Amino acid sequence: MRSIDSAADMEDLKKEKISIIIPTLNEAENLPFVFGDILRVMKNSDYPWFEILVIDGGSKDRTVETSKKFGAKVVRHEGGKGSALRRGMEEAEGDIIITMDADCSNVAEEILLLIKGIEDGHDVCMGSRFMPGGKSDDISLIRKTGNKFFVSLVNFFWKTNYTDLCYGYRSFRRSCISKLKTSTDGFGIETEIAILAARNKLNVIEIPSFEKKRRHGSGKLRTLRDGHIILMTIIRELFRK
Ligand SMILES: Nc1nc2c(ncn2[C@@H]2O[C@H](COP(=O)(O)OP(=O)(O)OP(=O)(O)O)[C@@H](O)[C@H]2O)c(=O)[nH]1
Ligand SMILES: [Mg+2]
Repeated sequence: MRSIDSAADMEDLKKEKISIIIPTLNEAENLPFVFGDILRVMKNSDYPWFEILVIDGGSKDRTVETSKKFGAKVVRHEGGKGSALRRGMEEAEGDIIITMDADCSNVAEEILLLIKGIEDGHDVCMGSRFMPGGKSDDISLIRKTGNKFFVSLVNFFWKTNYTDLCYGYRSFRRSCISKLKTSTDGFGIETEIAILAARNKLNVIEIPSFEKKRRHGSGKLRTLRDGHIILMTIIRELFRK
């Protein structure tokens, strides 16, 4: 427990607490860069209280050891990315939750924009690679086309104005998490969250985001298999009361 020694300490206590959730599966080579960037940004920020939660789906490399070395709290949780994010949100203690990937594709400086989106009064702030100012160096043409198709389906059925969907760099007001009761275990999670946010009339904003190329290793998402899961997620939500 930290002692309160000065007026500055009192001021710090009023600041929002930040939880950064990172799902991992064999990302040991990427993590030193990811943690290095996060720590640099957060230590120079106005948010003295922050935690990094790594939710590991059973890595066989040194993901867990590396995460601990950098001070992250590690939760071992067998299951896909969706299941990991759900667990992370249960474990998080911050007022604002950030979700990001472990493959160096997210720009750590954008954490501050995601925090601002929530501090400005939104419940959910979603990074978008396809709104003006956003960009991806990591997405293939087929995935871009699939994402665009899914975005238009969701916008049509839930009367939203999303410009991106299958992208996990986002922030949440923790007090709103109870309205996002997800059930998807895998890569359909971002889509399900976007739909639940619309259905529950949460106050959502998008901010432009730049997605860099994965630095080491290969992605776990399989375009056809996971595209099908995302489509099924949309159809299932359509028929849910
Ligand atoms: N806990 C957990 N994390 C996972 C699992 N699969 C992927 N992840 C993590 O989820 C994040 C996104 O996964 P990626 O494989 O990069 O998926 P993607 O970014 O959609 O695909 P690429 O563009 O190919 O990198 C990364 O941090 C992964 O390590 C899983 O089964 N369990
Ligand atoms: Mg990736």
